[in-house]
Amino acid sequence: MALWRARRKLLACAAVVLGSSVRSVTFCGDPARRRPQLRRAPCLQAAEKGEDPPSWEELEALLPSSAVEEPLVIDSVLQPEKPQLEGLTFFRERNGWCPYSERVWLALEAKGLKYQTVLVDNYGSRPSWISGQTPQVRWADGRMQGESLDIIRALDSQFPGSPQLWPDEEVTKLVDAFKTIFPKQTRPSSRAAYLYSWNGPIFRSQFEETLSSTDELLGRHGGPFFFGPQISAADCAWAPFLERYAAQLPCLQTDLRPYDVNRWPRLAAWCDAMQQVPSYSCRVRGDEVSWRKVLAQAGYGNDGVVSSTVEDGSSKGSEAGMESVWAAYARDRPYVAVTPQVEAAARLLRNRAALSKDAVKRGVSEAEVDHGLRGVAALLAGLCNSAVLEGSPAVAAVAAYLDDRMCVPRDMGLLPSEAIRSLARRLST
Ligand SMILES: N[C@@H](CCC(=O)N[C@@H](CS)C(=O)NCC(=O)O)C(=O)O
Repeated sequence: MALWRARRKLLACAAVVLGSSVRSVTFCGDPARRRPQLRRAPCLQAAEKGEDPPSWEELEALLPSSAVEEPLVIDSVLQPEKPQLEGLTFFRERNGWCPYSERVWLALEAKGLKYQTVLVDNYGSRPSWISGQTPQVRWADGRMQGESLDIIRALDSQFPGSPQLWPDEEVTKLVDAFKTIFPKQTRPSSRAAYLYSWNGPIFRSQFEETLSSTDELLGRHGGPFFFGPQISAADCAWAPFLERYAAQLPCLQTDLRPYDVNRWPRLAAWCDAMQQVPSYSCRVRGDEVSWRKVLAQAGYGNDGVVSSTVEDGSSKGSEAGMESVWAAYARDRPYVAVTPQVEAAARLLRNRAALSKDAVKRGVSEAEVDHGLRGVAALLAGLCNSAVLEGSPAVAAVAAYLDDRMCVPRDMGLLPSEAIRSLARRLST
């Protein structure tokens, strides 16, 4: 374990998309009736005897959501040939870093639309059939459209039966206020958005002013969301930036926390309300650990030099009390497991081939990797004798690898990722 603890320094999120799945899906019938149930199997005998975690075949049988096809996600780096695209297609940045992509992703999810995704590399090479910035959408008639806010507005008119996110021109004022409230002349870099001027750090007072003005704006319609009791395009527009600020500001300024209920109570209430938006907290939202890692990447933000107030990066965890939010998220999505813990196990199962390869490249031994992955999946899903598996060095090594390597929301949603992070913490003590 000492080796793994030593490796748990800030590492860049690299390009392997642990969570991507390239499958197509056809929706028919009533999703609620099609939801596969997690089988309540007795603990598997071999594992009980401490011999081995369940096999992949056994895990597949025990985690039925993992066999349900997910909405199509095409990673244009791994699949560079031009696909035949049909229906609504969302082009987003593949690491999950682009805040403008996040705006549109949240809008698509909040509206409950069916769409497929193309992941785009903004930092390396792209196939010739992809050009321009992220995000973009391809409408069913083949037209391409860019600019996050224009896309969100157009989604309302293209899908009038879906929840309307831009119901009133007042929403435009709330969206536009972002430009005047967030610090001016700061770099809009996706990994360190609005944190640094072009010459270096900005003053603490500028951040405080921004947070106070945001708090005031949230009071205009009575909260908890920007336009009152319902989520709107304003929340989609602001969320990616407030989310990054919440994780990254405490790294740069001692004890500067945007969701400090005593200083900015409306911001804290907004954060709580957003946490109750299933598609946001279950899939779209990034986690603190990931935002802190990207802040430390060379060449971004403060030229890769992060101020000495950086915290240890340990996640505070937000799983508690989120059962009903997860249930609401999973209800209409048969490919999503019944709990975040089981979903994390199912993600490992779906992506085991890529994960095994990547884990070995990063120091997990060939002999341990398969056993470790199956063991982590079994522990997450609560399928096996935990005392046996929790004592296995291979399981601990794989849990530590996942904790270190995971980038959220690139690889999975916040809640499943927290299940993995808390397991890794437990096994490392
Ligand atoms: N105003 C645009 C900004 C989009 C943007 O800046 N996207 C960045 C990534 S976060 C990008 O595509 N950069 C790569 C490039 O410009 O080629 C929007 O709201 O959609």
